[in-house]
Amino acid sequence: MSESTESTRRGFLSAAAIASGVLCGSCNRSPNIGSRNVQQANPIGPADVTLRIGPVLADIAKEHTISTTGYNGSVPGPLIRLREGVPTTVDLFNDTDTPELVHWHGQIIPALLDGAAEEKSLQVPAHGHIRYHLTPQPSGARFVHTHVMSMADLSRGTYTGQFAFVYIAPKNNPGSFDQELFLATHEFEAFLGAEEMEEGDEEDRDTESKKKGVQPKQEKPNGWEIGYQRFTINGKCLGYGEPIRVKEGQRVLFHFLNASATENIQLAFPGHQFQVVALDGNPVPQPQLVDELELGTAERVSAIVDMKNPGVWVLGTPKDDDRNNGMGIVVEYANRGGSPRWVKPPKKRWNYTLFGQSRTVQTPEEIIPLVFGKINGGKGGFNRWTINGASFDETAPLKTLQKGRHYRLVLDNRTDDAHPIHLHRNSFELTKVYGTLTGGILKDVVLIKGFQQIEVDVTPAMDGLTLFHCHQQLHMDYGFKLLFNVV
Ligand SMILES: [Cu+2]
Repeated sequence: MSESTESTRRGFLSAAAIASGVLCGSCNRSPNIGSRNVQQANPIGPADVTLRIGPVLADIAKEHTISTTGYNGSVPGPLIRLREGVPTTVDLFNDTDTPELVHWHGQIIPALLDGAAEEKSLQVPAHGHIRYHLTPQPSGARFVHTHVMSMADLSRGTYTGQFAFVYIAPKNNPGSFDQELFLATHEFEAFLGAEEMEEGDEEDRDTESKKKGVQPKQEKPNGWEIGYQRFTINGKCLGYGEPIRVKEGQRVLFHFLNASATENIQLAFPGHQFQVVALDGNPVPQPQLVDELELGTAERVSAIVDMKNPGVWVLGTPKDDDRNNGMGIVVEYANRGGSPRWVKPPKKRWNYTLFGQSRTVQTPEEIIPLVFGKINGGKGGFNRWTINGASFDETAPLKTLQKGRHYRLVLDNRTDDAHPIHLHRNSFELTKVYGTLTGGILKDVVLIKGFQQIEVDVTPAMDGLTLFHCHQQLHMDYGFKLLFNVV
């Protein structure tokens, strides 16, 4: 197992969490939060989790070191293991010159701790520190990442190395496997380019566009898109890090995370199949074997692989250019040698409904249509993104949702791009995917292809401000977000 796939828990988590319900903030420069349940105090004793945000030099390939920002001096940051429902003390230190936001992606926690500026969450001041307590939930593969806006500055936000797996152990038996691996994909050395980066399968998209009709003709051409020089899994380009070492007959549980700022990816493991057991950390109703995974930005897939094809293999993206630039990792069976083999996977389309139940979900109490649009930015400009005709406006009146009420969000993508749509502080259930009814799949991000519709049901779990947005950093920064107020 490579250094970075190994869980780096030593000196990081204490055995027992402090069961204190009091939230305290402590910092060199105190955050301006004015909340009644926050008290200024000096931290007493070590926290259960400490994240230190700071500059990192990461060796991602042979004689290739990048300078970025990360957690605890590594990219990705260390695996954070928490226990469902067990209050946990968190220390956040910021060694950079700018305030940071640490977002606990996929957890149902108070807005104050969620780590989004729109939700008025606590910020970690530049060269400052905050401490608070959070109660992790629900169980499964989650993650932590920065939530700052990057805009045109590609050295900020999710373009950096500020991401780490969070695994919340369930209260009950987590299942049986011989080895558990956490693999996060991320691209580095981002640049602005004129060429439109295709999302998923170009052939598919062409047919879809023809079928569904093309985007309305716009006066301006498409604006900037993001490209990358280097592609990594757990911070290493293919062939540079230690291989994953397995033995014949082992059952290996992989947790994959797409920690990209902007890219949706596919992953395949030649000679093997993935048995998908959880999506975004939540067990699926119907685990299924597939040859290829697809993950929109911020999505997680947990899959078991039976190691029954001894050899040395490349697990990676089927896109040759991206794999050649690093998006892959070597899997080496014991007592096997030679060059790693790559074989193009059979072409089958990823489909969420494979893992769901074909059933009709109860009629919701309210249906909320959300139409996604794009206004081209033109050459040298940024595209703007709209929900129901408007880009995000912090002065606009908030849409109120009621806690415990059953809503259906009808996501209607009227653009030719795929969008990984994320709702904070909740899980939602997929109920209709591209015209097919489904049930039982709980997620916090759903990837919606160009000119398609997906319906998701949500019953808000906790009150407070709740952000809804596209997880593609460029889209989010340029208007693709909406703030709900749950009361
Ligand atoms: Cu988007």
